[in-house]
Amino acid sequence: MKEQLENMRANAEKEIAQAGSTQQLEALRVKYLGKKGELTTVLRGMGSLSTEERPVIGQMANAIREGLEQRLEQAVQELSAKEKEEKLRNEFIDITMPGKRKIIGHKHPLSIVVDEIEEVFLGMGYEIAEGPEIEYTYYNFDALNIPETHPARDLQDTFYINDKIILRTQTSPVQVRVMQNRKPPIKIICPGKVYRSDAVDATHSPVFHQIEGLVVDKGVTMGDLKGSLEVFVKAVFGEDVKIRLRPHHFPFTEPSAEVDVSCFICGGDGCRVCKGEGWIEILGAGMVHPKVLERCGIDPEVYTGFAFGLGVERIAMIRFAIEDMRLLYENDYRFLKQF
Ligand code: 2U9
Repeated sequence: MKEQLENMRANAEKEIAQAGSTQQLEALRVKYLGKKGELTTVLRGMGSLSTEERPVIGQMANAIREGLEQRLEQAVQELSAKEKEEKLRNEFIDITMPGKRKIIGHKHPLSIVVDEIEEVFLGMGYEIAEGPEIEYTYYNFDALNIPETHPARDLQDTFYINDKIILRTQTSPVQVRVMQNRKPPIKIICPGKVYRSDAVDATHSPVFHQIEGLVVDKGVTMGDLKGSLEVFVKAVFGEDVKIRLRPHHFPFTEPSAEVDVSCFICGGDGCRVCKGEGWIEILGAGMVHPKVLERCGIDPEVYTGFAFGLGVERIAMIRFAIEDMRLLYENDYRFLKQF
């Protein structure tokens, strides 16, 4: 039995010395000193020993256990220090290395333009008003003095849900609702999506964005309209630009005008952006038609108002020299990252 124990100790010491990890050392502890380990197995044979031999073997077994425990403990300490060192070496972070750049999102060009325009008008004391995109023909057409016979009401031009309900073709119905629910003074802008049955091309889309404005009070004049529009164009196209009003016709305003801005690229001399004209058409405007005021419950003998409307896509295309409207909807990152 002595020999058995000696062999076991020699093997255990050899294996402990060769162990390469604390995990292996734990496995060796179980193998030799565990409940079902080799030392216990050898000691189970002690029953066959004589009374003289038993204490001697017992002592020897204890000494071997203590000796192996010590060796294991020492090996564990050495190896865990080594392992820790290696872990630190592997997990070292070089804080002087350049970081990985994250792609952060930013505003879409249409949002840039809408936010900028809203900011300018809020600064002049306008409020923002919103309303439904699915609208009654009454608010979209009749209240705005657009008769049944007007081409804009054609099934070819407007998306009809039924004969009384459509997708709004302008944000004017929002202003009709505000006028019917509130007394002047009214000073609002109405941004939002509008819908027209147009085929997609470089300058048309069945869904686009508008911002319309409305001011109604006693003594409001075309001069006030020009003042608001001048502040707006200077904020969007630069301090040096001028505006020009050309007579036009809209059913909901009288008189009506189309508004041009002097070219912010060439200053009016003529260039590629203004197509040699020196002027760029940017919006429509006019004094609210007395019939419209009346239909909205406002006395045209007491109050006057001006209104204007612009297409956001058109303003964005002019401002950023975008030649095809479809680029604004395709979400191609090579295009969007430029803004
Ligand atoms: C009320 C009364 C009058 C809104 C106006 C325009 C002129 C205009 C176009 C610009 C380009 C539409 O997006 S576009 O195609 N709009 O020219 N809009 S005056 O007039 C109103 C609005 C509401 C109650």
